[in-house]
Amino acid sequence: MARVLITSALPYINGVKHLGNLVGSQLPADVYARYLRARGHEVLFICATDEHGTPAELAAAKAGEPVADYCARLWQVQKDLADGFALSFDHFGRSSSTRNHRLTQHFAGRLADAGLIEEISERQVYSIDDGRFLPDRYIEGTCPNCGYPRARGDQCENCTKQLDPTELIEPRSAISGSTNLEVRETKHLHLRQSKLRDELRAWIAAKTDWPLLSTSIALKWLDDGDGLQDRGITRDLDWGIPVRRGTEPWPGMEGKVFYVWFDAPIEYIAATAEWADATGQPDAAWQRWWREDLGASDVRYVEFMGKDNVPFHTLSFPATILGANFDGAEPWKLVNYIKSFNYLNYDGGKFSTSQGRGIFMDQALGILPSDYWRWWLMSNVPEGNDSNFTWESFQAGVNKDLADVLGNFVSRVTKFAHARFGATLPGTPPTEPSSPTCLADFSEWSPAERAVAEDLARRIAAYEANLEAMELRKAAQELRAIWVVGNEYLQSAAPWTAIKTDPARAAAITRFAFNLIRLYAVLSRPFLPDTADRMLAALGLADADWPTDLEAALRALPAGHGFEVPPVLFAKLDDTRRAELETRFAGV
Ligand code: B3M
Ligand code: ZN
Repeated sequence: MARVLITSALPYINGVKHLGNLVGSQLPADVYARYLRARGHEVLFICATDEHGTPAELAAAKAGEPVADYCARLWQVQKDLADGFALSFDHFGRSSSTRNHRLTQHFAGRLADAGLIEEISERQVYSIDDGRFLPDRYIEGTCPNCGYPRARGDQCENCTKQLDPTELIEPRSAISGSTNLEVRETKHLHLRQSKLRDELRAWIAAKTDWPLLSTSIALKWLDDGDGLQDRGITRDLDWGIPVRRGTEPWPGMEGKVFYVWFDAPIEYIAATAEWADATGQPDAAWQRWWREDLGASDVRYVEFMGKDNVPFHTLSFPATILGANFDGAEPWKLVNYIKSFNYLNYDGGKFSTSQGRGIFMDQALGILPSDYWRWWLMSNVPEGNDSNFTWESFQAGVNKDLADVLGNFVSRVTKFAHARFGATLPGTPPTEPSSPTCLADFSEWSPAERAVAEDLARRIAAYEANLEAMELRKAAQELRAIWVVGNEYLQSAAPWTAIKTDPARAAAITRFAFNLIRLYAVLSRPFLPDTADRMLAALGLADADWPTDLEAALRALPAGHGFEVPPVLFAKLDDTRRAELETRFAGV
């Protein structure tokens, strides 16, 4: 049994996330967390809203709400949507929490003690028309690295380069569009991450098992131009974590807050502390996940994120973690594995909030239950390359995988059994669970059942290996193949024919098929948690163990076991409805 800490990138608070955001971090992290829990590992799965910085301020201003109220409201919206998609976070925190305020100020103090913080007079873009500084997303312009025309002041989303607002070509205010800008001096704190360059490079170089996407982005920015740049970690904003040096005021920094990307990853730790608080546990309970010296040395820490977030997680956050342990007194956990994702596109283009293009989490749940989306998204998760959502592909996933394969199998087996044998599994019930009747049931297997068991053993091993390796698209393919095995078995064993000449054989096939339903529920649960529960409920079960002993799993349900015919698991998406949805979501 292992201990695994899993974090998903923290969704920005500034509105409902689209399916591209969901599939780029939270959803795959959930599949992995559910799988590891099913295998009996000790898992802590943490997420939170990322509430500071210009995205929050801009969105609150647009909504006409005080930013604190806006964040509180949107946290609840995002929490409800996370529940709607069955994301099994152990805690869904808020980066604006008291815990994060204290920890962020603590880390800043430690970094200052380490000599890694420099107070510098910085040139910042000031908007004369707006009467304020324009940090980060308050400013837009052309990327000096790749020429992308809508790069933001903090990062180019096209080439992932971290930017400084003064570097943008033809900059303009994101508030007013004004180009009446000038550069003014203001004092800020810089994190001297360049001093950690060699240490970071050595650390990344040792991560030979990471996806290339994660290490290549890290190495690219380590070697970019002059190499890793020092970063401003404070901003002239009202909303955020006030700059303090630990618990002490920071002279000269009055009225300033920490940069959102400084405090956001620290929220992974703070959210774990929030979890301990919420569950009435002492500090030791969260520290054993985060501090090498306080019990976390056997924890494997895995992060899930989109590729645009990789530089912050491979360079900036590790610089904070490494720097804070300058004297060996605070060994915080460094990430062990970064699973990163490419982008999901919508019908050949980008998802766009402003143009209403694509599908957002709330809209998706208004159309179909979460498992339909979970399935399509995970069987098309953008692992190797960007992937593309089309309604045609979605329709095929729903109809051909979910309805025709898994749904059809469950429906045929349960309906046939109910019509021919009634509400319990046919055959002579065993007198006690481990009685010879039960074993006889197993010995009754014909070559057909044996072949299925052998095929499944191979496929389940591959499925497990894919999940362990976080090869999630392959895992989804393997799961589908596992469902197909059941359909093919049913088709060729044909209990509806056997019953005419050999009712005992028809009964044995039926029992075996019911055990496949139970097996499929357990195996499908990481991807399709609600459907798995419905399948188990039809068998009168609340839960079932992972099939570590496959043969035992395939005879877990004996003759006499009661069941119900469940309502249709998946409704098909017809062409008319598909066309309707295509039009509705085409955007303006
Ligand atoms: N909020 C960016 C995003 O939602 C950012 C991630 C923070 S992870 C610490 O893509
Ligand atoms: Zn760029």
